[in-house]
Formats: sequence, structure tokens, C-alpha cells
Amino acid sequence: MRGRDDARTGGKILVDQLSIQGVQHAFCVPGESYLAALDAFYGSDIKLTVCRHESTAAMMAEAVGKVTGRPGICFVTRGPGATNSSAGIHIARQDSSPMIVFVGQVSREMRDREAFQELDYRAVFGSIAKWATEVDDPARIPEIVSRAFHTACNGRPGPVVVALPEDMLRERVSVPDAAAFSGVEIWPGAADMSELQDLLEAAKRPIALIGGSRWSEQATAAFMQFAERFALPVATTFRRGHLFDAAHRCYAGDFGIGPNPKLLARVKGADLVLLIGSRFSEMPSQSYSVLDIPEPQIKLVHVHPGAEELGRVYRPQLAINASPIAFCAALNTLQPPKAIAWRGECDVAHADYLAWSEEATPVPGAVNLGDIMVWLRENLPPDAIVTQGAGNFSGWVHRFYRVRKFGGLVGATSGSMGYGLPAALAMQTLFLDRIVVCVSGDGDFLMTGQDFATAVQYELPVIVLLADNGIYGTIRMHQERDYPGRVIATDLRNPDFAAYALAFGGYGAVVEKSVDFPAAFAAARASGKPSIIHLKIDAEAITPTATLTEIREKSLADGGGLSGTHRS
Ligand SMILES: Cc1ncc(C[n+]2csc(CCOP(=O)(O)OP(=O)(O)O)c2C)c(N)n1
Ligand SMILES: [Mg+2]
Repeated sequence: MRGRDDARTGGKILVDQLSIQGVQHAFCVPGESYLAALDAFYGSDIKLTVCRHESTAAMMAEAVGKVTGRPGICFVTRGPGATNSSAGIHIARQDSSPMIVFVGQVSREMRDREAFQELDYRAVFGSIAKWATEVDDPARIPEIVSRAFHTACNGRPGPVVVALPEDMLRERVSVPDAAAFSGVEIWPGAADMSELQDLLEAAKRPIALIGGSRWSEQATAAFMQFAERFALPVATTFRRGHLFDAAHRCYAGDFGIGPNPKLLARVKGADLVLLIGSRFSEMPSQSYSVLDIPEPQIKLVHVHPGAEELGRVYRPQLAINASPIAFCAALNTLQPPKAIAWRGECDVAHADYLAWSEEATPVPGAVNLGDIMVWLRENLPPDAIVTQGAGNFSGWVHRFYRVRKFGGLVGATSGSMGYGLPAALAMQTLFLDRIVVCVSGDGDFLMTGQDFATAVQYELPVIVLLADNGIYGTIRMHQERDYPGRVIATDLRNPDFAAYALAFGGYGAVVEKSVDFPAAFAAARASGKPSIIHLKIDAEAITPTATLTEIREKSLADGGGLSGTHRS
């Protein structure tokens, strides 16, 4: 087959496979190790976004995978490029998002000499990726890319890493293309659904907790209909608020970090938990304190697309191996009990949620993030997209912002700082006509803040709300709790972020009082440019309900946290 007229380089075969799979966007930082693949993007229909750091490129790809359910695609160079991308690969793993990372590699004849920037990618990414491989023969690219798409999407989705030796990408061969893949839904069996029907008939206080991946707008709509018919209270797990309309009468709230105590009591007091799509990991399970392990004290129905996740931590009463999309489509086969024992409970649960999230709590300082979230939820259109990184600032998003639509909140359940900006860039790339707001912390933003340049370069008018409290707040909070008064490595001396935005060619504004926020937001929108609104937050305002001083003093009064025991 080699050397015929229809021969293509490995790079061209690769990019052709991506086109066949329907890829529209790819994200990269270039490297000499994969020039032949880069060259194949020249003139291709795939829009290639060049970033300033591989963590951004990888997180953008992860966010595309998270929201579309199709693998996000990223290209990085060998060695340092590959290791820089690892933060995004880790997010795809923890968040069960489909993604494929293509990594340049040294030429085949140099392998295993530790040539320039050489790494063994199977070993480096073996425990993070769902599959890590290397292509030796360009004739096998169609097969391997096809497998990469299937592996990234099937079962529990995750990241795939494919290493590409430089000379392999330049070699010319004749090989047929692989066909486009279509995802495999995993359908619940009739017996599963009838057992679920029986469990619901017998329940007195059921609740649904929904999360994970493999959802769609249609699936969330079907699930809302089911909740409505069954008057079932529904909570979303950590950073999965976009799976249920917060204004729906069955919405019981966000079950992540620091949930509404009434919701926590409701979940603990339930006699049946429908856990759908979620692994119910450390954050939503409140450090594994809600359901006993391995035998939950509450009847548990666990629905998950990964068979290996069922019974991994919790032994459910009923395990259903199904993808949320298929499971939700099957829900219309269930009938609500004639007399719903818990009727009225969903209204109480929703009222509890509204009361918990209605008004911003008072905090020290003139800018209250709670006020800003309330303003956003009242003024943004329902299809607006909010993205976020990690830090205490995100607590105000979870508590006071109300997500209305699938894909309307994009965050990393893995708690990776620096995610908000890349996720915002990815969302604005996909949906140029929607408003994209990124909520960041001062520490969080600068983890990927160099890619504000990417926003400017591609004219992506994302609006970054940068909550600057001058500290790595989350860590300071834990520090004051565990080692009160012993402040170390959590103070930050920050740049003028509005000037930073201007220097990059964007729009910048400073907000020192909550009341000035609406005008700043309007000006950012009117500028049409990528914007940073620098919010000056009082470091004392560490959570919506506690100040740093209160946390320190409580810890000192309780005997000095861990420092009391460590200092001997
Ligand atoms: C990549 C990464 N590094 C470190 C951490 C640990 N960490 C969690 S939150 C946090 C501080 C966040 O600070 P900031 O963005 O300023 O938000 P704040 O808590 O002050 O609101 C740190 C360092 C993390 N989650 N991710
Ligand atoms: Mg901070």
C-alpha cells in the first residue's frame, strides 16, 4: 500500500480522521515535534486555536468534551508541552469528560535514548488517562484515532493520550479512512426499570442526586418531566448545577461543598436515594459521610454508565448500568404511585432552596459577591454561561447564582484552579452569541491568566469577574482553622487587574462597591472586548457566613486546631 499516488503523510491522515469524526475545534500550543500534523490543519475546516500555555489548551478541550459529550481535541508538544497539559487531563479524568490529547514524540529511531524532551507517555499518563498509546505506523492512524474516540466516550468517559513520533507524522502511506464513530448509549433493562418502579412505590421520602457526564439538554428535560410527574425533590451534585433548572419546582439545591443544612438533613433523612450519573465522590458525599461504605444505610439506586463504578464505593440496592441519556429516555415507562406518599415534599425542598439562596448574606467589605451573584441571576439571560475555577469565591456562585440551562455552569469537579478562563474561552468559541461570564479568584485567575491574550487574539468577549481578596483564601481558611494565627504562604500581592486587561488589549474596570457592579458589567458588555472586572473583596469575607477572624478565634477557643497538638 505504501508509496501509491493517494499516499498522505501521517499528519494529514490524522487531521483527516478528525474531520471525519466531526471535530470542529482543536486547541494547541505548537511544537516542532508535530509540525506535519500542524501543517495538515492548514486549509482544513477545523478551527485551530493557538494558546499561550498547554494547561489552557487542555482545559479548553476538556470543557468542550464536558458540554458537548464529544471528545475535546488538544495538541501539545513532547516533554514540557505534555506535562503542562496534565492539569487538563486530570480534570477530564475526575470529571469523566471525553477528550483526546495528541502529543508530539521524538522520532522513532531515537526512542529510548532519552532524546530531547522524550518521555514515555504510556508511563507518564498511564494512571491519569483512560488510555495512553503511541502510534508506530502511520497506516494504523485511522484505527487508533477511531479507538481513541470510542474509548474517550464509551462507558465512563475520560481522557485519551496519543503520542505521535515526529518521523511517523511525516511518513507517507496509502490507507483508507475509518468511518465516523457514533456513541454507544447504554440502556437500562426492563427488569431494572420495574425494580425501580417497585422501590419508588415503597418509598416514603425519596430524593434524587444527579451529576456526572453523559447528559444532554434533552436528557435534562426528560428528567425534569419525570421529577414533575413524581413530585420528586432533586439536588445536583458538586459543580453539576447545570443539570437541573434552578427555578423548577422540584429543585432542592446544590449538594456540593457546604450545602444548605436543610438539604443535608433531607438527604440524610431520605429512605431512597436515586444517584444518577454521579460517582458521589468526596465533595458531594460530604467526605463520604452521607452514605455508609460499603453498605449504605439508605436504600440506594445507583445509575452510572461505567459498570466498574457500580459497587466500587457504595453497594447499591439496585445498580443500573446505563448512560444518563438512555436512562432519562426510559423514565417515561415509570408510573408514579397512585397516592404519592411524599407529595408536597418537593415544594418544601424547593422553598428551602429558595430561602437559602434568595438574599445575599451580609459580609465585611463594600463588595459582596453574594449581591453580584443575585444581580447576575436576575439580569443575565437564561442561556448565559458561567464558568468558574476553584477557591472560596466559588461558594457564592453555588449558593446564590441560579443555573437555568444545560451547559449554563461549567466548572471542574476536580477543583482545579485556573479552569474558569479556559472554560470560558472554550464556551465562547462554541457559542459566540451567548454571554459568557467567568468567575475567578485572584490566585485562581493567574494560574491560566496569560491566556487572556488568547481571548483578545480570537476576539472572544468573555467577562471575567475577578474576586481579589489578596489571599489564597481557601487555604488561609483551612490554615486559620487548623493552625490559627500561623499564617504562611497564603498572602498574595496582586497586580492591577484592570490595567492588566487593558495592557492585553481588553477592557478593564475596578469595582470597590457592590452598587457599582451593574454599570461596570454594562460597560464591559458595551466594549465588546474580553474584559476583567476587578472586584475588591475584603479578605475577612471568607465564606457567605463566616469571617476569617471568627474561624481563627473559634479554633483558638477550641484548643488551637491541629497546631495545639503539633506544637509539643
Ligand atoms: C491547581 C491547584 N493548585 C492548588 C490548589 C489548592 N487550592 C485550592 S483553593 C486555593 C486558593 C484559591 O485562591 P483564590 O483563587 O484567590 O480564591 P479564594 O479562595 O481566595 O476565594 C488553593 C491554593 C488547587 N485546588 N488547584
Ligand atoms: Mg483569593
